[in-house]
Parts: sequence; C-alpha cells; structure tokens
Amino acid sequence: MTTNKKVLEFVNESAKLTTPDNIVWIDGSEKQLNELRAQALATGEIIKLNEELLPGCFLHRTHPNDVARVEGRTFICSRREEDAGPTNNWKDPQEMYKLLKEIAKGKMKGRTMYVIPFSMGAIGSPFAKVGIETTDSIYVVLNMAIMTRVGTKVLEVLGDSNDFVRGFHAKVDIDENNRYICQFPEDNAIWSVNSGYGGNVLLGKKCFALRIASYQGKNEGWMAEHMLILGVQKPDGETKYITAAFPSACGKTNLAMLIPPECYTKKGYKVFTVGDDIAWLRVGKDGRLYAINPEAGFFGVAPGTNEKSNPNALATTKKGTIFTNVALNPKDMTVWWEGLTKQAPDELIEWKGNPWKRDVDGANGVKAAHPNSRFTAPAVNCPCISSEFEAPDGVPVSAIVFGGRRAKTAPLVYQSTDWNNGVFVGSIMASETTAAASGAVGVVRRDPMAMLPFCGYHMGDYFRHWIEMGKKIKVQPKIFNVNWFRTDDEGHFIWPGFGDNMRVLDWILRRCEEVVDADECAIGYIPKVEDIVLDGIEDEVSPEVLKGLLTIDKEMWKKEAEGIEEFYKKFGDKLPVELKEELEKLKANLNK
Ligand code: GTP
Ligand code: SPV
Ligand code: MN
Repeated sequence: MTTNKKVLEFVNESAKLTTPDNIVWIDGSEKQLNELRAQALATGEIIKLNEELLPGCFLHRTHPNDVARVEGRTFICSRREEDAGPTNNWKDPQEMYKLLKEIAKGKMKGRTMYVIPFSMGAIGSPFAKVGIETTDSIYVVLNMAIMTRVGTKVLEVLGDSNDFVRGFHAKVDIDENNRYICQFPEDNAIWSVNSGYGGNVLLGKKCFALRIASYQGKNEGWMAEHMLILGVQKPDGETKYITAAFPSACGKTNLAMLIPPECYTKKGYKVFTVGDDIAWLRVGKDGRLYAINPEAGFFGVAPGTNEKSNPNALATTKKGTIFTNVALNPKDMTVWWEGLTKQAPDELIEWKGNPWKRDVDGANGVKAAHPNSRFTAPAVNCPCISSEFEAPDGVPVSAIVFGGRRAKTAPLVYQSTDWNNGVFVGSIMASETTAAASGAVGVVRRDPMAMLPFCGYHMGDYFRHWIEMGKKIKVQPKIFNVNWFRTDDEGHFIWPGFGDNMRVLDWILRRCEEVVDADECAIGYIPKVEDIVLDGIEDEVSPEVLKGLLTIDKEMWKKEAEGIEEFYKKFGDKLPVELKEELEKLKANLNK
C-alpha cells in the first residue's frame, strides 16, 4: 500500500517482534471495515445491536481489569528524566524498549496484525499530522476508523516523509501488572501493551494528540490542549468560538453540544460543536489564535447522557456507534446506562456480561454500566456539528475557559485580569478525580489546564510555553474559569448546569466584547448578579443563590494559596517567574 521506507521499516519491525500470522493494511474502505466487523462478530469481540433502532451499532466489553486510563502505568520516556518533569512517570527509553519488547515478543502468534494509517486533523489541513498504528485488535481498528481519518489517502499525503508518529499496540494477555502506556517524545513513538481499552489503545487520542503533540507543539510553536471547541452563533449571525479545558469526565462533551435555554433560542442563539476533547491551537497570519479538532469522532462518557442532559450526544450515538462497557437490554438488543432513563429496564446484561435485575442488583447499588463506559460515535452524526468542523485553518478563539469539579472554593465563573494571570488560573486548576482513570474517585488534586495526565514533557516548561505563546498572539483570547459543580450542605449541585451553562458562556462572550461590567475581587473579575440571565430558572436559582455561587471565601482561598505554593515547589526553578508573581499578587489581594 506504500513504498515509504520508514513506514515499511516500522511495520516490519512490529511484525518481526510479535510474529503475527497475517498482516492486514487498513485501506479505509467500508468493504474492509465490514469484513472486520463480521470477523469480530463471529468471535464475540463485538455484539450486534438492534439494526432498526441502532443501525450499524455494536457493543464491546473490555476485561474488567481494563476499563479506564491507567495513570500509574503511563510513562514519558524522554532521554533525560528531567525532561519528563515532576508530574510524569519516567523510565529510560532504552530500558523501557527492552522491557516492552520482552513483553510483546511473539505475542501476535496466531493473530493478525493490522496496520492503521491515520490522520489527526482533516487530511490536507496545515494543522494535520499522520500516525501509523500497528495493533492486533479489531476493536482498535473499528474505533480508530471513527475517531480519526484512516486509510490509503493518509499514506498518499504522507508520501516518502518520515514525519509520522509510530504507534505500537499489542493486547498481549491484558495483564494489568504488565500494562504499559509509553510515550517516547524524541522518537515520535508510542508503545501500549496489555490493554484493550479506549484511551490506552486508540493511540491517536491522548497518547499522540496530547502527549506527543504537546511536545511537538512546544518545539514547533503551537499548542495541543485537552479542550473542547464550540461556536456560539448570535442572533445577528456572527459566530464566536470558545475553547474549554476541563479534566476527564468534567463536562467537555456536554458543554460542546449544549442546547441553550429557551430564553436564548427564542432570540436566535445557537451553539455548534467543533470538538469535545482535544484542540490543536496555532497563531494565524492575522495574529489571532486558531483551533482545530484533530479528531473525527467522540469517545464520550455514556452514564448521565440522556434526552434532557445532552440530546445532541444521544442523537449522535444512534448509528455507526461502538459502545464500550454499557449494559445490554437483551429483549430488544439496545443499550442502557445509569442516567439514560429514570428507571432501568427490569432486566439487563450488565457491562461484564452477567444478568442484572433492577429490583435486586440495581436496588443494591450494583451498576449496570461501568461508570466510565463510553460511546465511540462519528462526529458527522452530531446534529449540532459546526460547519467549520473540517475547516483546514481552524476557527478563531475569542475565549479560553478552564474549569473543574470543586464542591466549594471555586465560584461559578470568574475572569482573569490578563493573559499571564489567565495562565496562572489554568495552572492552579484543581478538580475531584473521576472514573475516567483507575484509582480513587472524588479526591481533589491539582490538574493544571486539565493536562496533568497528558503533558508529554516537563510541566514547568509547559507553563513557560503558555506564557511565550501569549506574546505571539496579537489578539489574545480572554481567559476564564468556571465551576458547574458547587454543592450545598446536602451535597446537591446548586447550579443546574448542562444547557443552562449557556448563561455563563453568554456572560463570557459579553466580557470579550467588553459590553458588560464586572466586579473586581481577589481572584479576578466576577459577574454582577444582575448580569447572569436567570429567565426560566428563577425558581431554582434566585439572585441570592447566584450570589452565593459567585462568592469567594477568603479564608478558603488563603488555604488554596498555600496549596498552590506547595504544588508550585515541585517545579523548582522551571516555574516561570511570571507565575510566581501572580501567586504573590493573589496572596496580597487576599490579605487586603
Ligand atoms: P472526558 O471524555 O473524560 O474527557 O470527559 P468530558 O470532560 O467530556 O465529560 P462529560 O461531558 O462526558 O461529562 C462527564 C460527567 O459530568 C457526566 O456524568 C455528566 O453528566 C456530568 N456533567 C457534565 N456537565 C455537567 C454540568 O453542567 N453539571 C453537572 N452537575 N454535571 C455535569
Ligand atoms: C479522558 O479520560 O479524558 C478521555 C477518555 O477523554 S480516554 O480516551 O480514555 O482518555
Ligand atoms: Mn478527555
């Protein structure tokens, strides 16, 4: 399929190591994908869902020990340990290659190795980058065919170039004790062994488009971020674009596809999705910041997705979708997850494949779907996909929003005072952990720019890169922070969230246009209560309640500042002095 020597070399090396019975090159044709689906159906690797209700949709179950990203087993194998920084696991590349080769040696015997040429970004876009993934998993092939652009045309644009990322994946034995997700930034290489789950094995996603790409971006003067991209079309027809970085399972897909409340739709406001997870950002010729979504599909969290919370996401999953670790309704071969409907069907097959009864298992708190169960759905299915989704030069960014899951401390929204202060706001992000990664859930941890698990180099250098990028952008986006997750004394979310987050986006855009005032406080600019539109939710959110959501507790923030200072110590002299100064300013403001 190609005469590219470097590609052939990589494929031959993968094959020599793992000794598969066959090698199949993925050409991207529907015919070939159909053959693979048929094979995977025959072995039970995927289960066909109801063709009338969910045409072209399948269910896949991963091993119960393999249901999320594994941060403890994810490594940045730069030559020097210092270059991986204090927030990444590191191992010497030569040692790690040796270990990985021992693990994968001969492990594709009796299996087929698939070669997937893929493009991150629309083929032909100046932002786009090519990868080649070798894998022994049909599930990976079928998912990559949704999440990225795959096939012959990718090899055509690559030509003889050596500028591609090498992604090696082998399922081996799905042994969690020998699972490794390794990035070699200096070699443009990724190795993933002993997993068959989503983000660990769809190597175009977090491994390439964030860990490797963030490193490439630092060297080449652009940025790879864990951000959604959305467009707000105003009644006058103009569309303004916002990017937002929230940690895993903290609301990116939901915000990217939001349907505005009636008081906005009546006036003609519309929201369009450009991306839901990853943004690649470059400075355009006009000095503005432009964003593309390098992906072609959505790998979204299923639980909580329903007709009310995210009808657009639900509609997106109605055809050509692969569901991973959701529950199966065997009566009609449809899928179910917690939060899809108020009441579960009487009987289901839970995500591990066992019978499940609502009144027995459900009543005992046994979940039918895994909390990190997901759908892989083509972006083109999305009813609100942006007309600019494939725009080769991306969309201009007016605002950058950071946010996390904080029960207290962080207000509903605030604006930073300028770019460097905005970088500070991103760098001090903290959020409660979620089921998207293995480990404890609900523990507050620092997660700068939602990139803690995804930055492919020293995070101090990453902060420096953000500051330097600001200098190159002539028309800097304004930077904000949001928190949809403040809770009351009973632990209930105070802010209704979802579509109602439009009320906050509206304030953000009005701030960008400089048509609305704000109150200055210790941490930045806070909305005046009367400037957040509450039409339609007055019963739920009174001006008093809103005032509470916008209040800064100085004592809590003094503690927060101590925590930031402690966190910053990790970075030693790699911490940009600009951020140190911002921290000093914050402390001074809190003592005023
Ligand atoms: P990744 O794909 O892991 O990067 O996650 P994500 O950031 O795209 O998160 P997603 O939109 O899938 O939301 C994750 C969870 O947060 C779901 O259970 C949602 O129901 C919940 N959620 C999203 N937005 C809101 C909101 O505005 N308020 C509340 N209370 N919950 C929300
Ligand atoms: C995340 O965890 O942020 C995801 C899912 O988007 S995964 O692809 O598994 O990383
Ligand atoms: Mn994500």
